[in-house]
Amino acid sequence: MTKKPTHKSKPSEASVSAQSAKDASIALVRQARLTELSAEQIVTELKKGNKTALSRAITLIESTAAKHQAQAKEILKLAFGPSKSLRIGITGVPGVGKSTFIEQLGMMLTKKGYRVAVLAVDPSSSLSGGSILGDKTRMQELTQSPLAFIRPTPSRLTLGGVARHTRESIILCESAGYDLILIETVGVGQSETAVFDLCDFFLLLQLAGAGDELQGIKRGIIEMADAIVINKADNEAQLKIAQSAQIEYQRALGLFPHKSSGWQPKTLTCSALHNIGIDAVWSMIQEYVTLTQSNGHFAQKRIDQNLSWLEKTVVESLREALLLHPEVIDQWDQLKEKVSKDKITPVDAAEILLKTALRTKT
Ligand SMILES: Nc1nc2c(ncn2[C@@H]2O[C@H](COP(=O)(O)OP(=O)(O)O)[C@@H](O)[C@H]2O)c(=O)[nH]1
Ligand SMILES: [Mg+2]
Repeated sequence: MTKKPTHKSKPSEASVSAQSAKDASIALVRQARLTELSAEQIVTELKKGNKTALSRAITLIESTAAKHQAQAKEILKLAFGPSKSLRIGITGVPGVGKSTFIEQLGMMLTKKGYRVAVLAVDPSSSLSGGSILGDKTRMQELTQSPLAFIRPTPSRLTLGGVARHTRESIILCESAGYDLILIETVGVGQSETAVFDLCDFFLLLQLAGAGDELQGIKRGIIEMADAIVINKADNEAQLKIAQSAQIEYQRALGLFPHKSSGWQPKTLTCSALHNIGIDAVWSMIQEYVTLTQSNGHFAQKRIDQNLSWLEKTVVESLREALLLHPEVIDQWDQLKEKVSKDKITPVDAAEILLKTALRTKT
């Protein structure tokens, strides 16, 4: 990957790597100390802007160990509060340039003095094994900014799980004082609908010259997008191709019914690699925020998202409680047998299981 030249005052590579080794060992010591801390202490630390405490809190949120889950719940409760942040979801197929785009946008925003958190749900970690490191490496410059926090999260098998943890991680980042939360997810499969439910602004990155089907992008995602940005418009020739794709997308977007936000989704072109057009994307996002904050949509969407979080959590918890209920587990096998032999209808069997589950309070 070619890199643009950066600031003249940049320290030498050797001193940077010595410094990052030192930072890493300090972080490890801090992390070890943090394992001893209570939920209150972790939240106090993260509210002071301690990135290691924030990392630790997210690790607890993502942990499946019962002990960690109890502490995570406590942390979330303490961290929860009014949010002044802006949550931006960035989606698109692997290789479209999401991480590169986020690094450029993140650098631009930290230079303006914003505190930026990046939550990257890594889709290919199970395929390539090394892509988490890849993402980290690509955001190398941003990682070094004291105003930025970058957290790659390997995606779990269950998409609901990803969404739940990402939502909780957002709350933690906000509690730690981050103004902007950038959420990177891949735009294939169902995960992007979950991400749509988490963010204020949903941006789809696309490539010119490759049809949606080729890019694995479904119509539904295009319909959800608040903006479609065509990346890799590096030079004049590529810009021309990107602009004709832009016209196509603008036309396609115009065919969808108007959004309740009152926002007409926009299309833009950019080159994340060469940092062209990123500022225009930011201006557009600000335009969206101004519009939706004045017409009440911004606040209403947050309320709706929290209500849907409640609903999803209830359904998920019920399902979990049902599957873990010892009596239900016993009965389930017997009932399966009866259903297989047509001795009972599936509806009646389900009713018996539910009655058993709800009889005893857990
Ligand atoms: N030519 C060109 N390459 C880009 C651009 N943006 C990203 N890339 C390259 O595309 C590849 C994938 O980028 P990455 O940000 O990791 O994509 P992601 O998988 O969507 O996160 C990398 O080699 C980037 O350097 C761009 O604007 N122009
Ligand atoms: Mg990436």
